Amino acid sequence: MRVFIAGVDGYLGWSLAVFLASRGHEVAGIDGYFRRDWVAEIGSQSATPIRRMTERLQAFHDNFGQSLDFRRGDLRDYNLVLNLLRSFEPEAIVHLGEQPSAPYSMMDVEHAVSTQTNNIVSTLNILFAMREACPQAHLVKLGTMGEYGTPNVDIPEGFFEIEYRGRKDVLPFPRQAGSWYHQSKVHDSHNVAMACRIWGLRSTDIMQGVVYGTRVDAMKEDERLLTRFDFDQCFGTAINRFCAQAVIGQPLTPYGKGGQRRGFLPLRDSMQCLHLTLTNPPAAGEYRVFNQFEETYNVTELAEKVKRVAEERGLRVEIRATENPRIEKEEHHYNPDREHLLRLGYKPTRDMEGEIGIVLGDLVKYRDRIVARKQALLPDIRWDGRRRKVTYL
Ligand code: USQ
Repeated sequence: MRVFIAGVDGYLGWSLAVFLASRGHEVAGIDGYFRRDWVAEIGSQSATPIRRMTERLQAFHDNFGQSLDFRRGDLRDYNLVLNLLRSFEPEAIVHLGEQPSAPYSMMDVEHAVSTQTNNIVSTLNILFAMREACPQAHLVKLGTMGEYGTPNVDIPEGFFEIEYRGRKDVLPFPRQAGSWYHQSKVHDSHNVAMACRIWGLRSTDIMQGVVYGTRVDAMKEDERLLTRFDFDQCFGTAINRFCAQAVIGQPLTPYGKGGQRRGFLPLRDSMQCLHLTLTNPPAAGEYRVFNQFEETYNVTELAEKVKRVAEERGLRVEIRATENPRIEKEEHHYNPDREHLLRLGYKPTRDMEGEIGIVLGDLVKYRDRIVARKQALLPDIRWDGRRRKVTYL
């Protein structure tokens, strides 16, 4: 299959390029290196020593005997996107090229606006370019489970049947995002659904949970193929941050009461699911929504798991809740469906502790890189607009 990856230099984008090449697919991609800049902007770096793109491309060729057709560029440039899709003629486009951090988007008006313009304009450009260049292609759009928020009822996959004043319809399930970033994905979802409805494009909108992990098997032992691993307050996500904290002997930090429940999945499951989605495209005009996660956990359970695995490996680990810099429910109902991918054959890894062990093993090697940026671990970006480090409770 010919797959075009928008955001191919990122945590998921690079992993997906490697994963698809190892299965014989042909890959092209674009990236503006914005993620590298954003992480530097907030004073951090990837724990894994990721290589410059020229070296990544060489490693890609050495390992898979094919070139990755890469262009540096900005998805907000419509003509660039159009020309790339015209020349590569993809069968599928995986759109991972967005600003993915909730805290980054909550910093101030500039960051909220840049997050929403970047994400929404990029997606619109891809939709228009697809209509012109490759209307039969399948758009796999990375959304987020956070689009739904945490309603006090179960969460279906995108749509639900509703009866109102004696009439019935199947309608989009309400979205109640909790950050300007998550909200940008809600806007994207509406735009993608409309493009399918009016232009007959086909798309899968992936409501993905929180991803963790350092590697997929296709990266083998070639360090040049490693993907990035962020641990800072913006781009590091819960389990990855807990693992980084464990490795340098800092307390693991559930925020507030620590009962926040989310869907989580290892990086290898994310790749497995994206591959299943690509190889089972929807019909022309169809807009479908997949909830993509392995299992739901609350953040305190996760901190306890990381502590257990780290202590088996001889690390001393303490869990200390901090003030919650976010405005979110800390104890709540959370029961999302995830049937579509299981029906397509998704086999959840179901070995979170094994996976956490792999992450810790990888991170120990790069401990110094985490120590060098440890001031980026404890958050100071607050949802109410203040900028002040949280204190331990
Ligand atoms: N949390 C802690 N302690 C920490 C870090 C996070 O308690 O040290 C809590 C947060 O308050 C939140 C939960 O863990 O309740 C998840 O936070 P996160 O930073 O791991 O993930 P989130 O901000 O929701 O965003 C991440 C990705 C985003 C993706 C989303 C999927 O950055 O791109 O869309 O996960 S989901 O959470 O399902 O919406």
